[in-house]
Amino acid sequence: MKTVLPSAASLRRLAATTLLLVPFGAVAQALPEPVAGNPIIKDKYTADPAALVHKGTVYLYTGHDEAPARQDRYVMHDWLCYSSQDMVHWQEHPSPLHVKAFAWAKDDAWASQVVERGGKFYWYAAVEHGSIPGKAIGVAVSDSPTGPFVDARGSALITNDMTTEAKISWDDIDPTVIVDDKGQAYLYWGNTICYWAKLKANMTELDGPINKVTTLPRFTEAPWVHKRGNWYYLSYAYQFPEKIAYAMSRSIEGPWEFKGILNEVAGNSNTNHQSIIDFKGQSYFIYHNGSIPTDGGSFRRSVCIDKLEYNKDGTMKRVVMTTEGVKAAR
Ligand code: FUB
Repeated sequence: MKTVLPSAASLRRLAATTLLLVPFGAVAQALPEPVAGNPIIKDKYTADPAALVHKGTVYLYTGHDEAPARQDRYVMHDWLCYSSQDMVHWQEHPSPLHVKAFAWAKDDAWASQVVERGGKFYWYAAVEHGSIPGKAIGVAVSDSPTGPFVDARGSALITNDMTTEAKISWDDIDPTVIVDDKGQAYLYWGNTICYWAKLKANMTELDGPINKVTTLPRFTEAPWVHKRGNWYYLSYAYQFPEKIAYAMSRSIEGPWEFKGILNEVAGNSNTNHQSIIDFKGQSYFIYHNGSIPTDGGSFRRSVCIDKLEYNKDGTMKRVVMTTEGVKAAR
């Protein structure tokens, strides 16, 4: 019997795929692999997800990690936007917002969230301020969830000198906004201290003092407020490297009761940054990890989605992070 030896080139091709190389000259055998739904976007590094459900579509807004390999600092200049009808197939839209849209900002397109009110879309985003030292929060507006967005104020909504208790310059980051059932909008944000304030109906001005939530152990950053049934949930990045923990309240203004850990440290990333939504009858936990080989990591992150489940008493079950991700929603 004649043995056909594979060429060097075909061996290299095999090694680069999922085929197992067994002793030279023997037969190579394909191994089954799980379908890798996570990370959901593989051609770019995406971070700090914030999802919005609008008219049967999920819009996913993310930060954009562009740090070169082995460079351990955030390089982030614009935000990205994707949409999906089933949480599995994602369409990329042209970037609807660049940090340059905020003329008063220097750089650093950090975490953000988009909310809809009265047919307009408001994008709250953390950036580095150009003249007031420290991070700041701006708000951009559009008539469409995919933009284009323009600066809604021409100045920052929150600057570091408005919150003087934290002795760091990056405590004014990670905005999350929710409009309650009575139409009152609330902005939560922070790093090391979790702040909140009411927003006016125009969504671009504070409507009262800046308050603090003081019942969140090991609060690091990334607050996300959502409502389900009669419960409000305040999830946040806990400790560092970050897990995600959460608290619950019957009122958006608290008091918030700590409920424990929701998600463990996400693979190969010291941040975790969650977004929580319901869509087509299923709840989703959206976060980032640093799992894309070989350069993925804390400064080259990737958005992932796993299912989220609630207990009968309204508490949330701990998230199981998976490679497979979620099934298509119908
Ligand atoms: O992406 C920059 C920062 O990393 C975000 O503002 C934090 O939430 C963390 O994910």
